[in-house]
Amino acid sequence: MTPPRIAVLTGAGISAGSGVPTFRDAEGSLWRQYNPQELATPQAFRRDPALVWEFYDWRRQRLADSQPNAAHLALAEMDALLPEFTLVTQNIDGLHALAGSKRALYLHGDIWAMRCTRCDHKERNRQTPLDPLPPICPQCGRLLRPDVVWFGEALNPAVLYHAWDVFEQAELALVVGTSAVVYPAAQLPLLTLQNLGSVLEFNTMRTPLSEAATTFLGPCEETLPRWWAEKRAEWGLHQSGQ
Ligand code: BV8
Ligand code: ZN
Repeated sequence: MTPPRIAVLTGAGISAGSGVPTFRDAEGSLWRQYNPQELATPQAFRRDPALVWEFYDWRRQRLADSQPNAAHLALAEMDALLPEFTLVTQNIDGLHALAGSKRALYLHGDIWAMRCTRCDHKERNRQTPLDPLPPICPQCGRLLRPDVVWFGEALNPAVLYHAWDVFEQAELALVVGTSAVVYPAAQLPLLTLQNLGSVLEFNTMRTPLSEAATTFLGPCEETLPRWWAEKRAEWGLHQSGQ
């Protein structure tokens, strides 16, 4: 049986099993009683760049020895074995790339990347802790900023249009570990439904998407690998060399 065209949307919940706090379960307590939505904004950065950089540096330090979990690895295997497959993530933690996912779209950027607030300098580094903090552009001496999409900022249009296309074409959308409330990411699975595709949700709780999806309730690091093992057998797919 030929596998369907599959699109995947992941959120912070897929990294919970790797010890990375999600936005939800850390509401107001992720860092010094700040709500990430207060700090992940251009206004907060203009008002107090040092505070925003302390927040990102703290998250980078927490992420430094986080490893991909069984859910990340299952998606990397799907990427390797399925003919038509695209992963779209809201996460900036870099764990999908570490797990080996190749066909992946990063809607909200990358916590390990930074760009200059003035010139075209961009860089990726895994230095933790950052020193100096805030980091300074080596080209022009101005402040660097995290190369991520903040609340109130537009997503990269090319990435967004590609993600829309992937979910419009998908016959099956997997939605993993997201509260499905942040837009425009949350709209993606609705495009699959509009084109009569189906949506499977892997979450520990129900979300606004649940009534239109089939939900596998439980930790995705358990439910997603289990689902994938069954499908891989049903579709007669095997890791190369097996
Ligand atoms: C835009 C990068 C327009 C940064 C992120 C009012 C004012 C201002 C803006 C808005 C507004 N109303 C709406 C908006 C738009 C706003 C938005 O949607 N706000 C929400 C809060 C209502 N969106 C934006 O601002 C976007 N931009 O609209 O621009 C525009 C257009 C043109 C020109 C100019 C502007 C930009 C949004 C991107 C923001 N950046 N991240 C950083 O990380 O520091 S968003 C960030 O939060 C994440 O990337 C993610 O997207 C979101 C958190 O959501 P989740 O990933 O779902 O995580 P969450 O913690 O919420 O949920 C975890 C889930 O996992 C839960 O369901 C839980 O049950 C589950 N779970 C937990 N453990 C497990 C599990 N599931 C399975 N297994 C487990 N083990
Ligand atoms: Zn510069």
